[in-house]
Amino acid sequence: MTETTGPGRAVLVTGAARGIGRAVAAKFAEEGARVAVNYPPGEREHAEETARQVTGAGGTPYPVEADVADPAAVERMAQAVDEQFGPVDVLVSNAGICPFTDFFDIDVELWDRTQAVNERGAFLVTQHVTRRMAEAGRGGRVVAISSISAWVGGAAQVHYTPTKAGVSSLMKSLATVLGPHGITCNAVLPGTIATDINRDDLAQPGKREYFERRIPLGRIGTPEDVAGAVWLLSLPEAGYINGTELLVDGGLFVNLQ
Ligand code: NAD
Ligand code: RM4
Repeated sequence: MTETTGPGRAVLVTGAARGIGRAVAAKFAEEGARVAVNYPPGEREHAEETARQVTGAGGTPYPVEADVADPAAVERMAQAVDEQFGPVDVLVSNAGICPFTDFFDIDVELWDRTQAVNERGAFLVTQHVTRRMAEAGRGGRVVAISSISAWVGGAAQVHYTPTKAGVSSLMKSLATVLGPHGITCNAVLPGTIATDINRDDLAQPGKREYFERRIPLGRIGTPEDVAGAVWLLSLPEAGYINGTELLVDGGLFVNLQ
């Protein structure tokens, strides 16, 4: 089995139009990777900005549209990336939504959409992409962006936290299925990272300061903080890490008192 690192690696990042996904795409570009930049319908312009950053960092971008919740769109995306790059070496399943909502206001449509994007999307993307990875027979890496929310609750995230527990669990099961193919599967669990997903939530009076007090490193995280951890899991030195969860939260979780 060949090592799959170095310039020219084929990387697919879902939800790479903005936020953490964009930073992950730019991080892999630094090593000269070919980076498929997935974006949902309506976000082409954001994806083009990511593509510019990938090019600027030394990589080769390939913007590819797909709503990760849509099975047919995901299949088309996997096919298109395969035709463009050949088998993917590193899949980063990152696309996700968290429409902060009070528990008694969550309706079944919101519940289903959050599940469909975050959990079904991770399943669909991973199944379609790793089928081709396994057939290629040269191993690979899957890193899914789960969350600290896989481990803790959130008052306005009752529809979201179970999807993240699901994503972490998905990676554990897939570690057992795909390990024999030389494909490792791990989850990265960001704490609180400033992006569009929580812009309004963090704008509430005192909320940002609350997190800065709770986080031992004294600051909210950046997309680059998460991108660095994802990249570490893709290195040859991380080749025996399989089925684990890596928390990237500045110490938030362990800071009880
Ligand atoms: P963000 O809103 O900036 O980015 C979300 C990305 O997902 C965007 O690029 C968006 O286009 C994409 N996306 C949304 N729906 C999609 C769909 N149906 N198909 C394809 N792409 C879609 O937020 P972010 O913070 O960068 O979130 C990225 C991931 O990180 C999410 O899975 C989120 O749950 C997770 N996460 C974020 C935090 C945080 O504090 N920001 C913490 C833990 C986990
Ligand atoms: C995370 C965590 C963060 C929140 C994001 C959207 O899991 O709860 O605090 O901002 O989700």
